[in-house]
Amino acid sequence: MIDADKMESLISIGELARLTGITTHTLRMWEKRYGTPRSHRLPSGHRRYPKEDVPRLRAIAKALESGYRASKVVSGTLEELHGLIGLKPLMDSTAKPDQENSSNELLVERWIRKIHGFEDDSLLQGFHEQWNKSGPLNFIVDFMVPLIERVGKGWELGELTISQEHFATECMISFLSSKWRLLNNRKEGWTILMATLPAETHNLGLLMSAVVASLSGAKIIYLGLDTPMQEIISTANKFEPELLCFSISCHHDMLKTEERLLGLRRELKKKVTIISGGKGTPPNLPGVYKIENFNTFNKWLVEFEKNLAVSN
Ligand code: B12
Repeated sequence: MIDADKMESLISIGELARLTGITTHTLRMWEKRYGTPRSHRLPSGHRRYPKEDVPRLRAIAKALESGYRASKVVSGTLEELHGLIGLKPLMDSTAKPDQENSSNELLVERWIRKIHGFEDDSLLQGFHEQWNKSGPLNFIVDFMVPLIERVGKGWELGELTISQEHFATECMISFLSSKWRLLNNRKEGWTILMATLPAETHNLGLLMSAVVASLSGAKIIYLGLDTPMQEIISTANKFEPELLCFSISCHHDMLKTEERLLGLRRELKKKVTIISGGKGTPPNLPGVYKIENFNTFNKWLVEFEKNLAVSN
């Protein structure tokens, strides 16, 4: 007999299928074959499942997508499954299985455990140590990008709560802000204006770009999140930066973004170069360079500075 409280937290097989993307047929078959997910039967004979099964079944679905066989993963605990999809997230054939890669992944997993426990002191300490070992560019490419991707995945799978995701993001924001400001503590230099478009709520891409840009000789003017178009234009007209740099996350309407970037291109003087990165940056826009990643950005800046020196 199931008591009333427990009954409240039970869901139907259809609901479970909708929440996990696993068909009702497969759920029934797994229960028969592997004994899990285990259902409770109503007096009518209908199956009911605990809601708590959802994160584990989502993780199973992810593991199957990544190429694992059902027999290997269906009985796994949530922790074991996260180990599989977290440590070998995509089973990417292009990923180098060398020691360095796996030790980077292990460190990211160690940081994830600190995020679980809201341990900001030791998380930030870990960032500092790795920054000193890797240097700014490799720290961004090998650790910050994988960490935020791992946090995003953990949140998607229900392993990390929204609070844990916010906590992780805030630790990264404060670390990266302090680092680029230290590196960019200069009065002279050519100017980069860095901003995001209106309604942008993701600023880690721009902060990582600021760290990389600080390795050049530029002086950064950082406008950050959600900058109104008119403010970007008036600041650019006032300070005449050589470069205007954006980071655009993937949750924006591409057409709207195109319209805004082309509008800026029309409004600003030709000598202001416009670049943008982030998954929401439209490709092939006339007068706007899309830069895919931070290694390319670093090399691009070296060339850009050479050309500036020639033209001055
Ligand atoms: C952290 C995060 C948040 C934080 C942001 C905190 C902050 N201050 O930044 C908070 C919690 C606020 C948030 C909110 C939301 N988020 Co969010 N968020 C994320 C998360 C986990 C990380 C994003 C991030 O910072 N990535 C880091 C950047 C660096 O990565 P990137 O954009 O992929 O860019 C790559 C390159 O292009 C390059 N790059 C980026 N910028 C630049 C710039 C230059 C110059 C260069 C050279 C390169 C470069 O760097 C990256 C390295 O490969 C992602 C999941 C994920 N895995 O990305 C979701 C994600 C982006 N969010 C998402 C969503 C839907 C939202 C919300 C709408 C959720 C909601 N329902 O409320 C809200 C936005 C609300 C709003 N009104 O705008 C979705 C977008 C999906 C989509 N296609 O629409 C994602 C993908 C999560 C998901 N899987 O659903 N989010």
